[in-house]
Amino acid sequence: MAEKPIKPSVSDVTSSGPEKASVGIHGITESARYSMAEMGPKRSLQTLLKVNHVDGFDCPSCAWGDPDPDHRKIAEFCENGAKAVAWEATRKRVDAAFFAEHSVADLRERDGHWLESQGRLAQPMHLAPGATHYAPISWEDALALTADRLLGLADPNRAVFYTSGRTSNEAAFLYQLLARRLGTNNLPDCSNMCHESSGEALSATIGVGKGLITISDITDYADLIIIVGQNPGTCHPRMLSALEQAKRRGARIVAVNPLPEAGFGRYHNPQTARGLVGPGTQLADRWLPVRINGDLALFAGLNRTLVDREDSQPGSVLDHHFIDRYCDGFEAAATAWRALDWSQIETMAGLPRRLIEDCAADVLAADSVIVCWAMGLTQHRNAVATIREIVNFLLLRGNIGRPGAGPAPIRGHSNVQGDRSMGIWERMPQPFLDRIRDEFGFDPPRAHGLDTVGSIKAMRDGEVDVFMGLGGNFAAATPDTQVTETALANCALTVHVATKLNRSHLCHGTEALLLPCLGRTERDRQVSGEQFVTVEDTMAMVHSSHGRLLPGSPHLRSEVAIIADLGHALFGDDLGWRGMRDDYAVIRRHIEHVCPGFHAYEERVRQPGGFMLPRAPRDSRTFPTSTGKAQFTVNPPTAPEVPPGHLLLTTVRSHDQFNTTVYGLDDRYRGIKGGRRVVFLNRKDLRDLHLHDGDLVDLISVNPDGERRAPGFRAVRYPTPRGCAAAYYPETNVLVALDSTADTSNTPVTKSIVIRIEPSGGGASV
Ligand SMILES: Nc1nc2c(c(=O)[nH]1)N[C@H]1C(S)=C(S)[C@@H](COP(=O)(O)OP(=O)(O)OC[C@H]3O[C@@H](n4cnc5c(=O)[nH]c(N)nc54)[C@H](O)[C@@H]3O)O[C@H]1N2
Ligand SMILES: Nc1nc2c(c(=O)[nH]1)N[C@H]1C(S)=C(S)[C@@H](COP(=O)(O)OP(=O)(O)OC[C@H]3O[C@@H](n4cnc5c(=O)[nH]c(N)nc54)[C@H](O)[C@@H]3O)O[C@H]1N2
Ligand SMILES: [Mo]
Repeated sequence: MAEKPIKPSVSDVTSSGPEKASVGIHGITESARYSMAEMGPKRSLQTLLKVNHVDGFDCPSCAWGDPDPDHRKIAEFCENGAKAVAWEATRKRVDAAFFAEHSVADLRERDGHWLESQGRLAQPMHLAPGATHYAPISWEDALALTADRLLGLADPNRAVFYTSGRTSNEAAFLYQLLARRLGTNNLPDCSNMCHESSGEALSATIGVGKGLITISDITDYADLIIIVGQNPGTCHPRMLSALEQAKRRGARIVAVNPLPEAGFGRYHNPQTARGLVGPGTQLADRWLPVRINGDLALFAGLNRTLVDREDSQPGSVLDHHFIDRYCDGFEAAATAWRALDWSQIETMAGLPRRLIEDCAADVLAADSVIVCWAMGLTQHRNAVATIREIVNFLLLRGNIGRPGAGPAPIRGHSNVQGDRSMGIWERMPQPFLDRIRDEFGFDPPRAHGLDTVGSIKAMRDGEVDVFMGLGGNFAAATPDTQVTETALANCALTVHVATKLNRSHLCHGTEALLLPCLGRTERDRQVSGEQFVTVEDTMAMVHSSHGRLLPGSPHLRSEVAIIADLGHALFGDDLGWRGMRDDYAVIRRHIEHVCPGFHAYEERVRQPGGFMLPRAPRDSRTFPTSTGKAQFTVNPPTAPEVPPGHLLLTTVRSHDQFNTTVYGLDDRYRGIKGGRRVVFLNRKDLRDLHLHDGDLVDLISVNPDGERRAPGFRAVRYPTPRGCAAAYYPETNVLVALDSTADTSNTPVTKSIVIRIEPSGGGASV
């Protein structure tokens, strides 16, 4: 089932080194180019001017929040948002004729970029047992078939219901209801691979698994914004304009990142003439080129410095009032910091003590500090400990529960946070399940279900018969690609609700279904009239999203309608599935009763801009932990063991992709053109490995259960820290062992993979 390397071949790839500035006129021309190619001029205008407006739809790209309705621009989207919209609103179609022409075996030979480029899925398709081609099926037969297989299971836990983060609140709520009504909590989601470590660390220390800031905390209040393991220039481009506003007000920005990402350099705001023709605004004042996974050591070093200063000048550094009144465990943590060994911190962080102390001086000069982070922190073995250490850092100076301060995990998918609020989690707390029982009159299962890695293992071991995916690309996004693909093939039935064809649809069970759904951009009409859906952004703002385009095909159905009809096919109308399908306000009324913070949902979400969910630590310095106080924790610095001659590899997104969706083969900000199979290496590491820029190499990961190989990467000389390499996801997922997961969050370790490098073509290890 091996996937062909992405074309063109690596010899066509060129590299010109990292850019020092971002957006500007390039951002605009690129948006226009993608939009025109996929949608044409009329459709482009029709869609782009509705993105993130109160009467329009929520951008299907990242989870960054929107400014107040009064402060929105005519064009409230970024280059990558425009690509995401164009990709969904394309005029190309994948229909029955396409599947008649291409066998599954043929499609399996194509890369992910080609598959998605073919256009929108246009009608339900069925792959019969033993068949070579997907063939058309009616909606009624497809849903009856799925219901039949689910009802025939020996145990409901032999089904797995995966969710990606683009699903609306309404669809997510219905989906978890369906799984629990069937009798399973097997609700893995993309968050298991994403911010699970953040949720885990924040829940344990401050009692709430979400970030605590809003956009105005950045634009109007913070004195210092530390951005760790996040690449906003590519992944949250609208964050750059918030950062620019903060800078113009005098805030400082520190970037902690092994790579010199262009988004931290000079920002040319495409919304202003000054941004387009002027010199731009330098965003980061300080860049700490941390070693991959050196962040725990760095924050331990910062905390050590703060405590040392306090010891020498009592009362000058720490917020004793806050610590005494709101926190537990300070003394134990302080004792551990005082005992830290600086040389160990310097080695693990890959930073000299002087630089860490300089950064501590920035902290001391700031009354209010925000720490933002994303995947550069969450996808390591010690990710949860690292994020707990960041909470320690914020607690020391009372940087929680006041304006311009607090932890800010920046979420990925546009509604990944909302999906969790709706109950998409294999471990929802008992009070939530009690409310489901009270609202719907059945007792949901109480035992925890399978997460993403747990689901792969269960499928591998023959313990799952039905896999259903509500969006996403399970086969490509998850670790250990070959193991996962075989695991999916072990299922009796695989069912995907999707907008576009992807790899997962070709790693099918004995029988498979492809169910095409409406996207965010499209009008959703049900018997009670036109519907809107709701989403929650990374700032916990809940708002509505109204599709504007006519559906891409008459056969498309909304995610809500698909799930509600499946519920009806399974259980009759026991929970009122039909009523929920016909009028989404009925679903919102149930959500109001089951999900905390959603009172008067319908009324408040119809206000322009929506409403903000409560977060007790932010709102009132109330910490719903087991003791009612915020918890200091002791997190001894750790680092992966890297044998001599080996490197640490981190996997990153290019500027031309959204997760496994590859829009194009360039990564403009890192100077890469024409290909994705590249590995960024430090000049001195290249020399030590007797390699040159441009050489063709294989990456080999070294794991307790054996090696894994990703062949044919072009070595690119790049200013990474010594011993640190970077390459793109998902091409490198084949290297990640299924057992390699973060402590307690079970997130795959995709940002610190121990590898060695060999010249391609079977040379000896170098
Ligand atoms: N255009 C676009 N937007 C997206 C996405 C996309 O693919 N494309 N994906 C969406 C999703 S689901 C998510 S979760 C977010 C992801 O947003 P990010 O987390 O910003 O994306 P990554 O490319 O994974 O980048 C991680 C950053 O961490 C750095 N890094 C890697 N290892 C380490 C480390 O050990 N320590 C530190 N300090 N830094 C490290 C990398 O150099 C990179 O700058 O973006 C969302 N938005
Ligand atoms: N090595 C490595 N692996 C990683 C990561 C990493 O940084 N490195 N990051 C991880 C992270 S943060 C995440 S979030 C996961 C992402 O994992 P997923 O969320 O599973 O993957 P995506 O690539 O976002 O899914 C893309 C597919 O979603 C479908 N789709 C798009 N829009 C819609 C819609 O509106 N409705 C429906 N039903 N389907 C839709 C399309 O068919 C498209 O092909 O990957 C993880 N994997
Ligand atoms: Mo993500």
